[in-house]
Amino acid sequence: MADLNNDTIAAIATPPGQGGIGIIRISGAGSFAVGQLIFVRAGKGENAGKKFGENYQPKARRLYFGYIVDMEGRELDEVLISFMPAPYTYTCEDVVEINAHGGVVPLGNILKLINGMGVRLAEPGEFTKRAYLNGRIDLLQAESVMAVINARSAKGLYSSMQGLKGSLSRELSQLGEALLGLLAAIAADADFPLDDLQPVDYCRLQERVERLRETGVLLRRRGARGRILQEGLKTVIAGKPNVGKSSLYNLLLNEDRAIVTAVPGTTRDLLTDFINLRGIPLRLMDTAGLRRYGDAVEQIGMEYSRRAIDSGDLILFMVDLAYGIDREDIWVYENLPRGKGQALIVIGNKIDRPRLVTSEALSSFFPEEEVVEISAMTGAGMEDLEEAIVRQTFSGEVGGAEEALVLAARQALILDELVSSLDDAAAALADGYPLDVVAIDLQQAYAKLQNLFGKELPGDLLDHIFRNFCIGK
Ligand SMILES: Nc1nc2c(ncn2[C@@H]2O[C@H](COP(=O)(O)OP(=O)(O)OP(=O)(O)O)[C@@H](O)[C@H]2O)c(=O)[nH]1
Ligand SMILES: [Mg+2]
Repeated sequence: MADLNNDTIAAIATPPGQGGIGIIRISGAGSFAVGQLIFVRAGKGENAGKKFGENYQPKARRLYFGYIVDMEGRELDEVLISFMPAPYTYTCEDVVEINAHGGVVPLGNILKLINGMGVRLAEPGEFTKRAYLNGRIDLLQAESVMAVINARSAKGLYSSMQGLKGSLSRELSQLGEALLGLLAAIAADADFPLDDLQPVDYCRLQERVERLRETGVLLRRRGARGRILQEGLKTVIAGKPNVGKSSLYNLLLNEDRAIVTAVPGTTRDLLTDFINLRGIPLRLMDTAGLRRYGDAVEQIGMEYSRRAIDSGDLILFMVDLAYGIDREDIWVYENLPRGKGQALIVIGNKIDRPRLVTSEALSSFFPEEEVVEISAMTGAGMEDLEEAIVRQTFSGEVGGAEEALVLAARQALILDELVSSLDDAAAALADGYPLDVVAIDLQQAYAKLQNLFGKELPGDLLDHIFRNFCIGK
């Protein structure tokens, strides 16, 4: 790895395109020198038209108004510039920030000028990577930076902010300390095996491992909830043709996105869109109606439907109460994937029309399921449906009332491994294995925790993590 102290980097920190303001950030030991070379002050004071230099240093963290000038003294843009000395900066290094006009050309020209002075263009996430390598934040916090940027809902943002502030790190540190405590108790027992004055209390040990396991499982559940907040709950409207799926899709979206006709088999392609339903982001999908026999195009559409339904978190299974429930409906229902933790709501549609199926009959068809009645045409019953969705989303498998935890994919994976090491430890204890076997599982769990914080991670994995960041962050 390059010597960080000599390696000065720069990037445009604002999104590409046009905007009122565009920010260029320079970080590293050379940043002040570069900032001083390219900036002249504006205004009417005695320093107007002057560059900062040996005898005239900028004050720390103050905004100065002036111009960026190139080597020939040409003014490239009118800017505000600030000089922020290490270590109290984002990267813990000397940082210069230039607030220029947010156009592609002015920002590009300034960056080119800086680059020409030997400053390297920053890789994606490199500023945050430096904050991590310089010890200002741990890896969990660094990953939360991206979660904050990618937040799709107020709840998701709140949860990501907890990660950024280090609340998750603190919770995991406590888990780590408890693990170390356990390991120490076991080690002490191994050192004095014959000292029966104070043998390790096996039951007590079991209790402690169980408590740790529960903590891990809870974290994992909260992570599942966080994933929904971040990625959206994949919600698939399914049912036989013509029951009103696309009508509901349009109603939830509040716009005529899907084609609705009285002809069965209207929808062929999968449609998908994000909506925010009472603070829960839903990735809503409209699917082609399912039936046993259909033409070639329909068959392909139905294949898409199947795949969408199989990967859904929540299935809205719709029937037409005005038409009645027939064998086709039951065939679709029976072929819905269950058991992978998918939630399901049965929707009886078209209650604005004379109905062939009473509420009692509908419930008795699907005694195990949550049932809601609506009219996708008039909007009747939509409150009930929304409430049912909220209930199904944050109950059971998908997450309890606990606070959500937005985890990066890497973190969720490691958390899974951590829980399974704790599972192994609990099982080993239950089966009466010797304590050194239990200790191996606990050590493994502890190693996973360390990985979460970014300790003992190979450098290329670290590069991989930060590569998913945006440029300039
Ligand atoms: N009266 C009434 N008609 C409805 C209601 N919902 C949908 N419809 C009508 O039912 C027909 C089918 O609606 P769609 O939304 O296209 O049904 P679909 O399930 O998407 O159908 P496919 O795409 O063919 O699978 C259209 O004529 C709609 O206007 C409702 O609540 N009440
Ligand atoms: Mg449709």
